[in-house]
Amino acid sequence: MERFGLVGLPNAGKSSLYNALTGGGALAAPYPFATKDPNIGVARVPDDRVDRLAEMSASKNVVHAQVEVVDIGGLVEGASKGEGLGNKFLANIREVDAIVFVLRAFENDDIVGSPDPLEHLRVVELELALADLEAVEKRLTQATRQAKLDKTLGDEISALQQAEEALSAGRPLYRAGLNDEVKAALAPYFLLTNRRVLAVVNVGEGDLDDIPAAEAKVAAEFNDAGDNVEIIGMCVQLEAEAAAISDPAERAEMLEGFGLGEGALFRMVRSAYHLLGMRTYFTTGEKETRAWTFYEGSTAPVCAGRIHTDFQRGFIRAEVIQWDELLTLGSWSKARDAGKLRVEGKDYVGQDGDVMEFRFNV
Ligand SMILES: Nc1nc2c(ncn2[C@@H]2O[C@H](COP(=O)(O)OP(=O)(O)OP(=O)(O)O)[C@@H](O)[C@H]2O)c(=O)[nH]1
Ligand SMILES: [Mg+2]
Repeated sequence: MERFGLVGLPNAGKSSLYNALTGGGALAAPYPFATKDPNIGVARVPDDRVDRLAEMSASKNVVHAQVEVVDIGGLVEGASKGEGLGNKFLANIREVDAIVFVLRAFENDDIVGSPDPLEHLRVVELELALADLEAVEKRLTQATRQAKLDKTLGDEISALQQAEEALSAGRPLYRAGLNDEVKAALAPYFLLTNRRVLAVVNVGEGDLDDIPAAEAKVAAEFNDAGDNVEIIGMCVQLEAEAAAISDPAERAEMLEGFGLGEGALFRMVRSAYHLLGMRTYFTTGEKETRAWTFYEGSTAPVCAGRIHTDFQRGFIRAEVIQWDELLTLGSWSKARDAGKLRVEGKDYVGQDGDVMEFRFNV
């Protein structure tokens, strides 16, 4: 399962966001370092399409896609030199697939410091870059020495030098325009900034109208990061309150009341999904409707393999239809009678929103 790590200054709202995503009971409190040990939980990927397909099929069981969320302790200036939770904090970040920066833009009388998300971003990025710089320099010294005997180290040294150049200017690697070969050469070092980033801008409940402007401001700051970064603004507090309402109709009513549409958690997980190249297909029937995660560009047999390796090994063909077309037709059998189920072979590339049924033989 993919892991997202929540990273930011103390009091940014990381634990509140974690609770909203996982329904978890992490301590969220208006003092720094409320979180010491990381909280790890599973977030259901909210996806309206699953519920609507389940309703259509009158499914007994409904299974959403899931991702793992890690709520990491707050980071402060000097963390790369051991300040605050220091190195412990950095070790937690090495274990995640994508970093989610939580940047505080809300005011709270109990919390000191300016609510400027760009200032917070600069502190966090600098600490991560400095920690990476130290690791890169150490390895570079070592590799340069070894290269006298081992001529194959040239590419690695060149990758490390490119990384060093960016990092010593305080620039995280996701902003450094490194090509895929260089990124791959650096992968064994689990550098903190050699991965993709989702930035959550946490605005106050009175500033919902400012969300687009807050997003734009942070996006402008990331203008050199290309598609390594996505930005999403939300009021974590309100999203957390909405997420705590178990009745879907009531929850929708609350979000609607604040003009928040489907809610930002859905958009957030979708952005995180997109960032890591993850897509969703569905299976639906009376027994179960279920969302399955696959990577963009996966062929039908690979998609089938997410269910069971036998499905991939013995793949014969898939019947496929987009979820909304299926909903319009009303049922799988009606879609078949109308000749709307496409029959696809092993070269078919799965699309987000496909509903699939596989034929296999082992
Ligand atoms: N007004 C307001 N308060 C918020 C919002 N999001 C979080 N808070 C409050 O800010 C305080 C800090 O939130 P946490 O979620 O504990 O922050 P954290 O980032 O986990 O902090 P550390 O674990 O100390 O690093 C809590 O009292 C939250 O209730 C928000 O959108 N609006
Ligand atoms: Mg916390």
